[in-house]
Amino acid sequence: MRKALTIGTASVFVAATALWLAASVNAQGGGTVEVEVKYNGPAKVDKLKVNKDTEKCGTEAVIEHVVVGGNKGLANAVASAPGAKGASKAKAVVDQHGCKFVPHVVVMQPGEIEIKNSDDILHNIHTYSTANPSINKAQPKFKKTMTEKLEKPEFVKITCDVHSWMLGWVAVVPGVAAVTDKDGVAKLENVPAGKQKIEVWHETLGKQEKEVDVKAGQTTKVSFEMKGK
Ligand SMILES: [Cu+2]
Repeated sequence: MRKALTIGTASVFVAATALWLAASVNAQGGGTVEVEVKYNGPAKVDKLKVNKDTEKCGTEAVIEHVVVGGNKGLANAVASAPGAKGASKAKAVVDQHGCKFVPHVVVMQPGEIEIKNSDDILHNIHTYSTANPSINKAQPKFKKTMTEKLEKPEFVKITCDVHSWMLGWVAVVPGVAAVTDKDGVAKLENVPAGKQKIEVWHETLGKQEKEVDVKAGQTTKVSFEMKGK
């Protein structure tokens, strides 16, 4: 009887240890979510003649509203797992280069963003947002970097009051986020295992969401098809 009890206690202990180990592996080891975004419609790119600061801006501005790559992949869409902690703490950076915002869409954690001016001319960043205060600030050519705060989750439109064609977006997203490449693919790394909501946002094609089951140490694929408006 006593022996049976001892064995019973020992096996409960072993089972508990195994559960504890499994739980800590899950907590540390997230998975990757590979998000593919497709769009079955036409690209939309505006081209404008430029006659200001042409030595830096060139003579033609290209405004990329909808960029569709090979295989109908949609570039410049933001994919995110808003509930996933553990996103990169690296500070987001957007540059004004060639009188364009580079990259066209940047993702950041709520907090600070670095705004660069590598053009050696005057720019004036002007943001449009509702949750965050609007930023409207001149950035003379000698001011190579400014740091600004965007603390509330939101998709913030950025423009320049000096160069009317300049257009960019800052996606302030809690959780893990990335922008789709020219093939419409974004990889979300280190997403905790389990059910996660995945959101996709595009500046003119709107928002969609799906739920995926993320497995530790594995890549889970999910695809979206954006609809034209
Ligand atoms: Cu400008």
